[in-house]
This record gives sequence, structure tokens and C-alpha cells, in this order.
Amino acid sequence: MTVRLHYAPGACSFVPHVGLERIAAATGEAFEPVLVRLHKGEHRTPEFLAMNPDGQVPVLQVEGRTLTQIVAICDWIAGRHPQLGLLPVDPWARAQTLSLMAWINNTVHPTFAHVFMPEKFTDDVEARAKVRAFAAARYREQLERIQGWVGCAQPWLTGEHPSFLDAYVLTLLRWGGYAGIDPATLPALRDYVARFAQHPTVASVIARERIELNTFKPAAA
Ligand SMILES: N[C@@H](CCC(=O)N[C@@H](CS)C(=O)NCC(=O)O)C(=O)O
Repeated sequence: MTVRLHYAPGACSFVPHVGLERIAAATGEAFEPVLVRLHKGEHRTPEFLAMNPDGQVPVLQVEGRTLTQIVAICDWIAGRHPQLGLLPVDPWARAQTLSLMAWINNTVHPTFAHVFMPEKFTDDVEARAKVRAFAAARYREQLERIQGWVGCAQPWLTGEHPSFLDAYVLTLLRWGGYAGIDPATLPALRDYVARFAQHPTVASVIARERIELNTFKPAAA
């Protein structure tokens, strides 16, 4: 089966990327990671827009069929090898995890988008700094709420196996740096994410995407 993941370094496509890498490591089932350079506009070419009219990663292609949206992509990947626990198998635990991933995807992730790409939300150039600052403060509150989850991790957020939820949480904390949030101010979340990043599968994806875990740059004095 040909499985191709269109991804951009450090983007939310990191989440399914980790799942496919985990499957490859555990079962030998290969996939093809396809780099999309967002800064070069490769997500706005006619070919890309034919796959995803929203012009966004991730896009998964399976035997020529196309799937978009992280939650759906992760659901499909997890179902390929349920025993790996990329999503819980127990129906209630799985629904709870999908509930958290849906909240991240429809609430936290768009909050960050207001910080990172305020131009997508207002054509008023002067308003953009305000949109960014307002969203950054909300984003911090949301990361604090997520930090509240990690004390219950046994050892991972969904239990025995590292899962898509952990990968999404890592991505969100990384993005925090771009919102001016120093991970040192969220120490429990920072330590959790650092431990997750050491998992061999996760480390492989971080290496392939060539990303730094800590993106925070202190303001020059
Ligand atoms: N709801 C979408 C969100 C995807 C998304 O926001 N992708 C971002 C990267 S994290 C992207 O491709 N941004 C480029 C753009 O919107 O121009 C999903 O779940 O796949």
C-alpha cells in the first residue's frame, strides 16, 4: 500500500507524521514523507489545491485517495494498527481522546493561527498587532489548561502508549515560543514534552523535520 504524507516542518502535520513513523518502526510498513515548503507557497500550487482546496498540510494520500484534516487522518492511521495505541482501543477512552484532539483542532490551534497569521483574520493592517496580542494571551491560558493534563499521564496522556494526543501537545508547546511564551514558565508541560521528544519514534521525526523543540527567543534587552 502506498501511503504518502504531505507535511511541513514543525506544522501540525507533525502529529500524523509521528504516527506513521511509529508504524514504520514497529511493523516495517513504509510511508513516503513529502516535504511542502510553506514559505515558498508550495501549498498554493494548483496541484496542491486540487488535493486540499484549503491549501493546508497535512494531506494524506493512500493508493491515490486523499484525506485531509488531522483528526480524520489520525483516526485512519490509528485504525491500521490498533495495538500500537496511537489512539486508545477502548471505545470510551478513544472518544475521550478524540474529544481532546477535536478541542485542540477547533479551538487551540485556531487561537495560535491568530498569533501566527493574523492577516488571515483581518485585512486591517493596524488591527493585526492587537489580534496577535489578544490571541497570544488566550493561547497561554489554553496551554496552562493542557499543562493540567500531564500530572495524570501514566506514563503518557492516553496511558501505556505514546499517542497522537502527545504529538499534538508537543506541537502546541513548540508553537508557544512563536507566541512569546517561554516554555520555562510552563515547567510541567515543558518536562513532559521533553520526555516525549526522547521517544525514538518522535526523535526520528524531529530529526527528519529538522526542528528545534524550543522556539522561544527572549526579547532583546
Ligand atoms: N483543520 C486543519 C488545520 C490544518 C492547518 O492549520 N495547517 C497549517 C499548518 S499547522 C497550514 O497548512 N497552514 C498554511 C496556511 O493556512 O496557509 C487540519 O486539521 O488539518
